[in-house]
Amino acid sequence: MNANPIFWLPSASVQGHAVDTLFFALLLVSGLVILLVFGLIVSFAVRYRHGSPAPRGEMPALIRREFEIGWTAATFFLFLFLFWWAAASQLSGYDPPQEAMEVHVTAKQWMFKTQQPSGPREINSLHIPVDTPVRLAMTSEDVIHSFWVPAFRFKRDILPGRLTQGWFQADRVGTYHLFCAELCGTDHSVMGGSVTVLSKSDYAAWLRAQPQGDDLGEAGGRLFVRLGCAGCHAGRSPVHAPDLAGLWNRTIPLADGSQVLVDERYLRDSILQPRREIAAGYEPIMPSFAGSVSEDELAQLVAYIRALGAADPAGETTTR
Ligand SMILES: [Cu+2]
Repeated sequence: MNANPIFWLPSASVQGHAVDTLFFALLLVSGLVILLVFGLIVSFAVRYRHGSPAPRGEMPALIRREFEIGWTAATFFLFLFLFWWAAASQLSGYDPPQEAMEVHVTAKQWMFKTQQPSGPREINSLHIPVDTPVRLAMTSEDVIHSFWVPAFRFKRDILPGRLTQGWFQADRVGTYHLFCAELCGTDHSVMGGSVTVLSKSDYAAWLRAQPQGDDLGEAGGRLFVRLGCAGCHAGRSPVHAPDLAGLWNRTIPLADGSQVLVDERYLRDSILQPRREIAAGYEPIMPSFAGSVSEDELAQLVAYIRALGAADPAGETTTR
């Protein structure tokens, strides 16, 4: 693990450099404003000290108005620019690239469980390749936690019953601290671990060394049969339920006339609250599986349905 510098923790992700640039720009602006204000205070104090011969007449109204308009407009646009800069850099963290590698994170008191789609599971640890966008799909089994990797300048709250997403791209090989940044109970202070960024070849070797046969989608397929989903959703089932093949990433019409993109969020909600968003042309007969599938199992089911096929990334609006 890298030594913990007292003053400055070097950034290890693309997003981190952007945050640092913004931070230093703010520091610079603040420094210049402090210099300006204190410079004026000192120079005025000297110039207009008691008994000095400096002129003390009124400034002409026209010049005073121009001054006021000038500094009001300048600071307004400066702050607008800073707001746009900060907002843009933060919002891009919610919009992962299509090709991002996906990692599931389940938080619970007091650990982070991570799983990569190809199988490897870890507790309080995550191994990722360098220079690769990584998307985290996170949820909590109990209370609110927060996934914080200071070196990546990445922090995202993890809420129970909701899927939180975020992404980053590590650009420096190393091992970095992972913390829970939301007070979540007795052992909150020890909840955390490490994120290890490996070179691409080291990552491939690490992947090969992991226990095999732990594929998320395959586990989801077994679960799909065990929970009885296959009884209705299989191709030739007598019950009229949507066929799930090729559904992933497609925009489908709902019974209420709206449309929805079939993504992780929609599939999770459809399993837990099946009556909320009914696919057009189907009866609301599916029972809820809330309470009977764990977060891990939900991730497996979603991975299975996803593996059944995907529409092209543009999410065309064909219906079957
Ligand atoms: Cu926590």
